[in-house]
Amino acid sequence: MKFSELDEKMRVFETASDRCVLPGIYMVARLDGRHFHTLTKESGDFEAPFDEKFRDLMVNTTIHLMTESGFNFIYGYTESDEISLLFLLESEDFGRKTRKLNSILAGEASAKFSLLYGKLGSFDCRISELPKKDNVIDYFRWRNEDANRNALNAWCYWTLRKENKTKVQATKAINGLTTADKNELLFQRGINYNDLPLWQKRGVGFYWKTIERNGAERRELVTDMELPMGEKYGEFIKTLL
Ligand SMILES: Nc1nc2c(ncn2[C@@H]2O[C@H](COP(=O)(O)OP(=O)(O)OP(=O)(O)O)[C@@H](O)[C@H]2O)c(=O)[nH]1
Ligand SMILES: [Mg+2]
Repeated sequence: MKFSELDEKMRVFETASDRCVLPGIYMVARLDGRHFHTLTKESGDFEAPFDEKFRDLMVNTTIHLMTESGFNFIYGYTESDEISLLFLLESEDFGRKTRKLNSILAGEASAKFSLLYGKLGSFDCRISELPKKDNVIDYFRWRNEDANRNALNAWCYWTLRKENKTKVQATKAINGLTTADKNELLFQRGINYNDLPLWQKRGVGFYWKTIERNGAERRELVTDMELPMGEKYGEFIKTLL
């Protein structure tokens, strides 16, 4: 068989399952660190529940994806071990093929994070296909709220662990507590949840700002560690769409 015939015959198998996201649909890619619970715990490299070194690895990985991966993202967001990236609505990158977008982004994020960390860290990637602006707003409000819930739980859990409670005891003590109870648990131990850094409770956002330099306009990426939350965050996301 000639190479051209073999090539044609075999390519079908590779591309048969390719699918593309329809035009007019917003796309958000979410990357999530693989086994980062183990990576953060067993390395002993990071403070729990939050570590600025770990945050900066995630922040710098997100900045890399937004500025050097060749895609046109209009908003980035990171909390814990995850990164969300909102594509420009009109993006035609790789014909909107999900296989391409997922594998390239997971590869880029894993490579950059590992280089920055000096040890191996890998990410998976999935794409949310959102038909309406409201879905995009709700998507980011969802991740923002997730950051807040995680932060409260993680602070309670690690505060109890540092009192020498076992994993099971700490988990059991938190189970079933209301948000107010959890705030009180921390308060009784000298931690005011309201005073904790906003990046821990709300995540970190990345967006473009147009600036003028030497008479020419250029865009600069802003890293925002003091995002609003709830309705206000929703309104902020709306301004980007
Ligand atoms: N010590 C420490 N750990 C962190 C920090 N940020 C995130 N993590 C860890 O990252 C984990 C992220 O949660 P998951 O994504 O659910 O856990 P995972 O082990 O990555 O699981 P998979 O994503 O399913 O592979 C948390 O459980 C934390 O243990 C941090 O600032 N400090
Ligand atoms: Mg993970």
